[in-house]
Amino acid sequence: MKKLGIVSSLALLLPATGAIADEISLVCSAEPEWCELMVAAFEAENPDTDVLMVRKSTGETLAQVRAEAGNPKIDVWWGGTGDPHLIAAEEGLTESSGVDTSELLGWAQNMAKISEGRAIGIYAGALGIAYNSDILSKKGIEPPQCWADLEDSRFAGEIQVANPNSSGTAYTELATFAQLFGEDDAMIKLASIGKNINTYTKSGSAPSRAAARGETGVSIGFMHDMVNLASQGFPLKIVAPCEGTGYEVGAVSMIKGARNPEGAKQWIEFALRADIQSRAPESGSFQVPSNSNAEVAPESPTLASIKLIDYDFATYGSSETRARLLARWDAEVGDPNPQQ
Ligand code: S7P
Repeated sequence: MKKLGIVSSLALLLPATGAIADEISLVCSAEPEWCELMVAAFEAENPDTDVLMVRKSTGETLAQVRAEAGNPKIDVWWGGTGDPHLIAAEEGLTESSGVDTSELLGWAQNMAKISEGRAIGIYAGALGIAYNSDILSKKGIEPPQCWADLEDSRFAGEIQVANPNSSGTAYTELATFAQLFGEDDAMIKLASIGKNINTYTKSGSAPSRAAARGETGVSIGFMHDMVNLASQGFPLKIVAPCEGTGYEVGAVSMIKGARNPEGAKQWIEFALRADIQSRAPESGSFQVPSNSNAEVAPESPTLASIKLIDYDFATYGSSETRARLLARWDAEVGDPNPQQ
């Protein structure tokens, strides 16, 4: 409890549900540094509110929200790729907060439209390939330019990517391959790339961090995460694959039956503000912000200059499609050493 240390005051604040009115339970699926910056900024503006934040990958958060349906421990889910937010909306696990989205760009409003206001777009970012130029040149490996290059045996044991069951980033990769090549060929190509994978990580940004440190030669992930590492001086080169690539619209959702719906709504309004979104680069987060008045960092990848597919969020953000793609990935690609 902030500012109120005495038991009698605490009792007065307890609503019938047993939740404490000045606590917001947040699951954050963005990078930990941004999660922490957001919590600190919110609490500075709202000194009587504690934000209890846990950082979790997007697929893991969807699993928690499903498991807690009817008795949620989370009030609001901020960050992470939009597909699992759309799936939670479709499954009736989240609800509309009714906040004003009129300042948001079209792609962010589209997410709200598809989900009937339950998931709202907060940022966008494109998927890409990164390589450690020191490692590849030391080993005499020609850098990749295309997704197809990653199937080549010159990359044996050199590639890292996340597992799409836990990671929204890796699910975006799976859905991107399905949209670029058709579902059957996507599985064949991913299995072929799979022969060159050294580790399937839980979190989507871990592979690029490993590539930056020289623990792997090549990573698949979001370009804005790669830009952050390259701007810190790591020898990481970023590739927009020649065939084209997919992108994410990151989202925020209020959990259905939230113990503190007013707090959740307050968080969502805060997270959509231009001045708040403009602060993301302070934490090394270079996604394109969804508020049309927010500043776009010069480091942010320019989406218009990348060959992007027309990502079908309604289809790839549906429960049925995700369940089918993941079942096929488990059966036809698979992770030989799943991380606990
Ligand atoms: O904040 C960086 C970021 O790339 O991470 C999110 C991602 O979905 C969360 O990680 P997982 O892949 O582990 O689920 C993205 O939404 C975001 O842009």
